[in-house]
Amino acid sequence: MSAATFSLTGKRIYVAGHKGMVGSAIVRRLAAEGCEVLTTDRALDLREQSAVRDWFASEQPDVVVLAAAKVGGILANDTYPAQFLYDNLMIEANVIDAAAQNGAEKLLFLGSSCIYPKMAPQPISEDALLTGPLESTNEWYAIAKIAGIKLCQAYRREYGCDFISAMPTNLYGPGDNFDLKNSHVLPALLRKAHEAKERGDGEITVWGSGTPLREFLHVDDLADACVFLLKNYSGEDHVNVGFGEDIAIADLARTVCDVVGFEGQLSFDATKPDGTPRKLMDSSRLQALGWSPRIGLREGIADAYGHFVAREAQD
Ligand code: GFB
Repeated sequence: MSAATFSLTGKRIYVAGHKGMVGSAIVRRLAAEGCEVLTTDRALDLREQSAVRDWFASEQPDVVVLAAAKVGGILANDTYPAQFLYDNLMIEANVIDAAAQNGAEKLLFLGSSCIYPKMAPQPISEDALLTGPLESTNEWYAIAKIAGIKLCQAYRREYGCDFISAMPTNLYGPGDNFDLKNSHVLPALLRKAHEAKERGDGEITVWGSGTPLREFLHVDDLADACVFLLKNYSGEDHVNVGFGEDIAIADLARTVCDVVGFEGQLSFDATKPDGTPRKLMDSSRLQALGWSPRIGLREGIADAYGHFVAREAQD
């Protein structure tokens, strides 16, 4: 691991996936950095190698943030294995190779905490990668994200590219996907509690047993960590980006109900998967570099709920 200082001022920075929750948070955060943010329109399919090559040859970004991905919650991962594996592999391979071919000075690749073995010792350090079997519900996505880390390492070794990788824990915040089937747990629970309150229902359904533990990071904290890493980190090892505490899903559901003001009961649907029992990250490597999160869970949930309500009002 090595620290370095890299200036973003005046740089042309391509944020791949700028319409998504993560990419849009990074674009917002980069506004404070005195750089020019480049984005592509929806017509550019990042799975298409020739289209990606043409775009990079014409735009020549100095820096690339690879936040584009096919993402979803536990059920989406389990239902669309081909899309989660193929789409993510193609996006990563095309963008990382085009960045290298066009002389990008720096690239940040974003992965996920699901890259680690299902039974990794907790909290999970970066060294746990590839030490055991993956959680079956998301192994397709995990394999693609592990390939992304390895691409960055390989291009650094073979071509000397300053390509780095960050592994965020479970994320939430403005711009999240609130689809009840394909979303992650936090937006799903926010929507369920909100709609139950509106309808006057007496309960909401929580998938699984409610006992799995998850760590949640607000996406604005992640965006800040990404900018921090671009400026201060250069190395082959990927870096965990976590919040530092986890919470049982049942307790998360109670907190969400409290924030939303829904006073009904929770019921648990045992036909839905629990997934990995726990995935608390060890983020001491990032802390040692000098970064920590600022947004507490309850405050972050209230912020996410405010954005959800505002978006509902627009529709
Ligand atoms: O957020 P989530 O879908 O993904 O689910 P993972 C976390 C936990 O919340 C699981 C439970 O134990 C779910 O069963 N849960 C309870 C719910 N109610 C709900 C609900 O209404 N919707 C959802 N979605 N879950 C994902 C991976 O794993 O984490 C991805 O599949 C990615 O690949 C992402 O890594 C960060 O935390 O289990």
